[in-house]
Amino acid sequence: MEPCSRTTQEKGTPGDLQDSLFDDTVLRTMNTDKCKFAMKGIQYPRPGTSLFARPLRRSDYNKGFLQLLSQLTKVGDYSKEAFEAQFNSMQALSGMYYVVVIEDTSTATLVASATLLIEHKFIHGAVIRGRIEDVVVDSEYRSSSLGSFLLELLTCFSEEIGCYKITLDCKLKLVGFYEKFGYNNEGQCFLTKRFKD
Ligand code: 16G
Repeated sequence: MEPCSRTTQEKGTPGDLQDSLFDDTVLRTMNTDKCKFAMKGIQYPRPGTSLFARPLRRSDYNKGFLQLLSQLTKVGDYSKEAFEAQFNSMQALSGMYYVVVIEDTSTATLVASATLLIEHKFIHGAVIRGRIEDVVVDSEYRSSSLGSFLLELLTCFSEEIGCYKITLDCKLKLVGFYEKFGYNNEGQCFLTKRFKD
């Protein structure tokens, strides 16, 4: 089997869809004419590797999802049940949370993740906007363009579904990276009031 191709099971059996945070048909069938990434749809565009992009699954607690996120920030130590409860809440908000991960199928471990969050607004004629959150690539896989791929995929998708804009906040040292994908500093400040560590 070609590493990046989908097996029958991965094509979306009912059980699969329940396990997935969202139905990735929306990503796989989107118009990618304006996107730079080479392959259409959600497959990671590097045939011959064991890397496979797909929506986050409820079962991903066992595939190192929290360990991956801990390379971005503090995650905390919490149970599989707590993870699943959070997953279920996000899944129930259909059309709001798009967490896309990249699994290295040779080790059954998640090696990259990014989230697109959709927010509904009463401004600009009642619109939606996107936010990119929690972009992280395992340290062993940096320089493989996995972050770029996820960012482009989700940015492109947000435009495709009608977002009037998409934003993100990041550390100052990463501004240059995000600017390469068309994100601009429009002069706003991102302010934080932190209630917990
Ligand atoms: C970065 C992330 C943000 C994440 C935050 C966590 C991107 C583009 N930005 O700003 O999504 O939630 O770090 O930092 O991935 P914190 O733990 O200090 O809140």
